[in-house]
Amino acid sequence: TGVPGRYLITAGMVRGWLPARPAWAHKGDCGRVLVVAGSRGMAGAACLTALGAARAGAGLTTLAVPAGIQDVVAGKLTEMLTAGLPQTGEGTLARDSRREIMTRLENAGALALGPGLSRHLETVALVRELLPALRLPAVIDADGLNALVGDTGLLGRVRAPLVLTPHPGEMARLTGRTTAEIQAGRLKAAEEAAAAFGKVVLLKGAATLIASPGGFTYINPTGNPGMATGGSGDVLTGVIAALLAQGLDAARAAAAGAFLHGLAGDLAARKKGMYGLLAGDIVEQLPAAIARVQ
Ligand code: NPW
Ligand code: AMP
Ligand code: MG
Repeated sequence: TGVPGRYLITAGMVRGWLPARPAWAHKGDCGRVLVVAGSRGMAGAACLTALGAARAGAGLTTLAVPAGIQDVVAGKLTEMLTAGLPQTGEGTLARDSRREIMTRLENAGALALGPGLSRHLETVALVRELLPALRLPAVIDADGLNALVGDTGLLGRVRAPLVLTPHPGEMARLTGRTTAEIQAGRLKAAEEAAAAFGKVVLLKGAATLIASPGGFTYINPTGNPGMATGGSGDVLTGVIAALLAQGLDAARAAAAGAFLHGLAGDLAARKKGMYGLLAGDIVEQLPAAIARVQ
């Protein structure tokens, strides 16, 4: 970009970051992702996150959801393992699902947390208890971020590498500003948040920004307004988790994830046009997007 510390993401950069897949690789070598997502009424968000992870190369993806929607998500996902966790009366994750999540994390390389969890108070409490206990890289999105509103100081107690993936509305909530203020100064908003939280912050939208607390920022050139459709962010969360599980550091996983997700959206728009694009179409094009950069 000509500005020190700010880099446009290129296909060549992403190619260099993606791990080679050795001929003798087995599924356990290719990254294990645990997705913790969903609630009654938002089973789709959980499925899209798990599909994003699997299509971005995770060797094993396990989707953990409130027990009441386990059968629904298992019915939609053939290749994924699913788990049903304790739930509240409203069909959201209950606080006592923490122990099972921690046990399952022992066999995971990365966690995707947040899509479709809802803002139920008990689920918020669960998220707040989980984060400081994490010992593996994680992507926090959607209601995982909403759970931090009013207590972002908690992030200072999180030792695990995190990628936070707010859209402008979520970023506004997290930082106590308006969406318009965030959009009027996107670079500043992302860079200040990364510095304040001490975590990688990916600010979504046209020209997605990835700011690292180390002070450098990536700018993503891929993607199109056809992706402004329900569930497309949930797919991105899964993609980044898969890249974390495959060993990329938080900033590179976020940058490569944004690039590949946007490229998949561009390929999908070429086939279907921008109006009728669905998040599932982005999922379908992820393998072609990865093949293009390789
Ligand atoms: P405004 O009105 O402009 O101030 P919410 P959500 C803003 C799940 N989903 N540029 C904008 O604010 C998610 O995972 C489930 C500018 C907008 O009104 C979450 O858990 C699905 N502004 C939950 O739903 C599929 C932007 O934010 C507000 C912006 C709620 O997530 C859908 C909306 O944000 C969904 O993914 C932009 N680019 N983007 C399923 N199938 O199960 C956003 N805003 O209130 O956080 O609602 O993003 O839909
Ligand atoms: P979410 O709001 O969480 O569903 O995320 C929406 C996803 O679609 C993010 O990855 C955005 O960057 C992407 N997206 C939405 N609108 C656009 C746009 N106009 N241009 C490029 N990407 C977009
Ligand atoms: Mg979202």
